Amino acid sequence: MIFGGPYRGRRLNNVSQAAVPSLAPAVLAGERLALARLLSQIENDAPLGMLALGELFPHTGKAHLVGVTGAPGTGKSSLVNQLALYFRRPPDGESPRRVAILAVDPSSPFTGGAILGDRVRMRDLSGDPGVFIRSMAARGSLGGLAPATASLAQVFDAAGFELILIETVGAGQAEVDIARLAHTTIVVEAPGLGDDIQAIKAGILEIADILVVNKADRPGADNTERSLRNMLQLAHPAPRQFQHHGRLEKVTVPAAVLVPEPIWETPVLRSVATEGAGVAELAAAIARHRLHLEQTGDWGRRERFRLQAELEARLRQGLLERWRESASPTLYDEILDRLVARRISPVQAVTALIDGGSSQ
Ligand SMILES: Nc1nc2c(ncn2[C@@H]2O[C@H](COP(=O)(O)OP(=O)(O)O)[C@@H](O)[C@H]2O)c(=O)[nH]1
Ligand SMILES: [Mg+2]
Repeated sequence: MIFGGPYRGRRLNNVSQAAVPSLAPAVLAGERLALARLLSQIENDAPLGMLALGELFPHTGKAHLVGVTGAPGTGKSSLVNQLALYFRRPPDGESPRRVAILAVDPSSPFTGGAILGDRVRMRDLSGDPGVFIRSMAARGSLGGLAPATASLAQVFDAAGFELILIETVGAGQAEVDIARLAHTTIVVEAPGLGDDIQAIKAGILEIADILVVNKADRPGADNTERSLRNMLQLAHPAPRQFQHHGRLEKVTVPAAVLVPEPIWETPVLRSVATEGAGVAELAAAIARHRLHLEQTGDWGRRERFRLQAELEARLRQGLLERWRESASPTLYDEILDRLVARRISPVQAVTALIDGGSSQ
C-alpha cells in the first residue's frame, strides 16, 4: 500500500538538534563506535543520521570509491578481502591506506550470514583500526539502495577512509546504479558459472573499468578470459588513437593535436583470490585507473556525474514524498479504480493526481 507507510509525513525538522547530540564530531575524531552507530542511523533513515550526514558532507570528496560487482560465487568477497589486506600491508616504500568495505546484499538479512567468504582472512582484518567492514541489506531503505549506499560511503569518506570497496551482488539495475557511484568499477567473472558469461548478458560489461577472471586455478579460465576479451573488442571496435600516431606525425598539425588523449583500455586480469594471486596486479590497476581519471580530468567529471545521479534520485524521492503528504488517499484510490477499469490511461491518471491530487 502506497499510503499510510511508517514514513509518511516525517520531516527532518521534527527532530530537535539539541536533544540528542550528533555523532558527526565523534566520527570526524575517528571513533569507531560512533561510526558504527551513525551508519545504522543512516541505514534506518533516521533523521538524526541525515543531519549528521549534512555536517560530514563538507569533509568528503577525498576517498577513492571502488565498486566490485559480479555474479554470486565469483569470489568478490574473497577478492575484496585480499585487496584490503594488500592496501593495509603494501610492499616496501608504499604507505598503508585506510580501507572501508561496504558489502551490499539486498537478498541477505541485515545481521545474518557470512559477510565475507573467507573467514580466516576476515580475522586477519578484524582488530585493524585502519579497516572497517560493514554489510548492508537496506531492502526497506527509503530512497533506494544506491542513495543509501552513497550516504554510507560519504560517512566513510568523511571518517578518513581513503579507499572504499563496495561489493554488490549480481547484475541488476541496482548494481548498475551503485556502479555509477564508484570512481572505478571492477567486474568479477569466474569460469564455470553457467553456459555464458553472466555479466555480458546483463550488459554490465559497459560499466567495467577493470575485468577480473577470478578462480583462475579452475578449468575454463582461459575460455572465460578469451570471451571477455572478444566482448571488449566488440564493444569498443574503434581503433585506438595512438595506433594512428605514426601517420599523424607525417602531417603538419600543431604539436598539441598530436598528443593523444589517454584512452583507458579496460584490462582483463586473472586472480586466485583464495591464495592472493593476482591481487597486487589488481591493486596496481586500481591505482592506474585513478591516475588516469585525474590526468584526463575524468575524476572531476565523474564526481559531478556521481553527485548528479544521487541528487536526481533524492529529488525524485523527495518530490514523491512531498506529493504523498498532500495527496488525498481517497482520490488516489478512485483514480486507481478508474485506471484498473481502463477508463483512464496511466498518463491521464498521473495528470489527475498531480493537478487535482491535493486534499487541501
Ligand atoms: N578455487 C577457488 N575458489 C575461490 C576463489 N575465490 C573464491 N573462491 C571460493 O569461492 C566461494 C565464493 O567466494 P566469495 O568470495 O564468497 O564469492 P562472492 O559471492 O562473489 O562474494 C568461496 O568458497 C571461496 O572460498 C579462487 O580464486 N579459486
Ligand atoms: Mg560476497
